[in-house]
Amino acid sequence: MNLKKLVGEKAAEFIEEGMVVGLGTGSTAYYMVEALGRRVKKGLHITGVTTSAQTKIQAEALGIPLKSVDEVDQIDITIDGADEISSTYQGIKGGGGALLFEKIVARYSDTVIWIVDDSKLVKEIGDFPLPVEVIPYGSQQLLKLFKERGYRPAFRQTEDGERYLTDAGHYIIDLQMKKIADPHTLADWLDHQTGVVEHGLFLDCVNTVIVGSEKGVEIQN
Ligand code: ABF
Repeated sequence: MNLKKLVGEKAAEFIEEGMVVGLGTGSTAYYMVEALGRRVKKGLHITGVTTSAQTKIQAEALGIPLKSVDEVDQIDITIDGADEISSTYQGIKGGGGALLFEKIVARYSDTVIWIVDDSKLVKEIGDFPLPVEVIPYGSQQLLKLFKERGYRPAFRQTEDGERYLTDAGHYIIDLQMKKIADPHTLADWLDHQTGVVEHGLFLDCVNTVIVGSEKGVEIQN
């Protein structure tokens, strides 16, 4: 059973006529966007706000009308994937490199839904490398600072060994934290490091998690 497809299609059912919808990024969000594309073809009227160039290309090809986050008053529902979700519904996102635009779109959404297969559910986040989006100028200094703090940082690279660049033209430094016992303190510290644009700690921001497992789909509010 394709759990990503199962939860992506279930999430698309939450979307109603006339809604402004934040369209997430990643291999699970892909199925949600495909399902919405099919409904748009059957006459559903929505406005999509994408979180990456990758999702924009997919949504455009499906004929989903799109606006930027700055062209809408508010977003009704954002549906997005996640890399890890803790037992207290704190998340790590950004494995797909879209964390900045994902966090911006989520910030202006009335409701945020994460769609995951059950492999993403953990007791405590941190095993998944924590993405930190940084501007190139000063990024080597930030890498040194993260190293000194024992975060085992590394610049994200593309498959051909180039320095990965986000849609916004920034670098990503991934931190190997193993366990993050106090994500709020870490998030606050990262937020105050000059040159850090955003990080993948998505805290206190999700309303509903749709989880796919061999038992089927579970909706956790
Ligand atoms: C996106 O979904 C990213 O934040 C995250 O990296 C990605 C992971 O999900 P998937 O496993 O569905 O690709 O929101």
